[in-house]
Amino acid sequence: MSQFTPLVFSGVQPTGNLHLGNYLGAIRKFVALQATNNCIYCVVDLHAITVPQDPKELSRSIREVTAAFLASGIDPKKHIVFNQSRVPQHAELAWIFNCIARMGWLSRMTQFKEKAGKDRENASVGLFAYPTLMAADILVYRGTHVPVGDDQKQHLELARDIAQKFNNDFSDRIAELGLGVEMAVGDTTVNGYFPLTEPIIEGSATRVMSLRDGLKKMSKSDPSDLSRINLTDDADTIAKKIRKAKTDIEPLPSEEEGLEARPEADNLVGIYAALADISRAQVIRDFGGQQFSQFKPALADLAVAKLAPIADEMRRLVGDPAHIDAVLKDGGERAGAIAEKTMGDVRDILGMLR
Ligand code: AQP
Repeated sequence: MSQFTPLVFSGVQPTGNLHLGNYLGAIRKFVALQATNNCIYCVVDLHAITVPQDPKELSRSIREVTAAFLASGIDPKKHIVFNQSRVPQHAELAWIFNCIARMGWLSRMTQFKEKAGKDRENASVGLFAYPTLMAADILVYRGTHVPVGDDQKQHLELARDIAQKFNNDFSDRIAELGLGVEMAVGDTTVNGYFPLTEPIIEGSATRVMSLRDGLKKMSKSDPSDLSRINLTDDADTIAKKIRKAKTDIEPLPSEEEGLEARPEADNLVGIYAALADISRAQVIRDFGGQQFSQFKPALADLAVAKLAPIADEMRRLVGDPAHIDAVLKDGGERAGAIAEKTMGDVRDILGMLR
């Protein structure tokens, strides 16, 4: 019996203002996973249009996110980097998953509730169906592992539910066509066409918070630019934003537990730990008892040392759009070949004639 080949898939939306949360929660993990896995990294432009986008700005953002991937160290020759809309099989599988997923499942998604807000009637159908497209993004490659920030956990659980329902609904047909793959689910072994994808949500920066409010996620759409460190910020801007970051008046605690109920302090310590690749406990050992007036300059120096080279390389790459476009075209062709193989199987499983 065959087994799923491990494959890492993840995506980032080209919606402007790529920030430290996107980098620490996602892109930096993409880079680390390349050493030991086959990886597919996607600029998810079809997700971006679930809310209105200016066409010229969208093209610019697609190139900018690609530049961020490359500048951070993703190798587009060994792995695959492309933008989602080049591979129409994502949208095709998403439609099929729209017919597998239940309204109740999608209605429970907190991201939809947050983004639609009080004006749900006016939200796009695409915003509601966002998680079925995300499931399709992953499963069209039969991706087994997905590195993401903590905010995507619920969507990944939904992707597993969709895979499981598809496998169950068509189990006889999958067996008849010999397309099943064995996988462990809890204590039992089951057979299915789609893997039950595992999220990779680990480390000290799975949820980087706003620099202005330690209870709010750092986010591209926050109207205050001071709330986030953008990947394109220069050294002076990074230092200024850290200097102005909201804190309380107490010094840093001498025990990690002392960060509880101090969300802003906890956030800055988490960012330092992630950037320095050390534990929060180690940061507290190094800085416990110090004032923010001492800790913030150290954090700013570290952030500049880690992020400024990425910003410089991003600027260089964005200045060479032909190179970026060639990377996306090549990645799209390689991704499309894998996706079409899956869709051929899926059409056969469903009984579509081809
Ligand atoms: N604050 C964060 N901390 C850790 N990880 C984060 N991610 C996003 N924000 C944080 C992770 O970044 C990856 C790409 O995210 P996305 O492109 O899907 O964008 P998003 O989650 O919509 O980003 P924002 O900033 O939160 O945008 P808005 O303002 O539109 O809501 C994902 O893996 C995500 O988990």
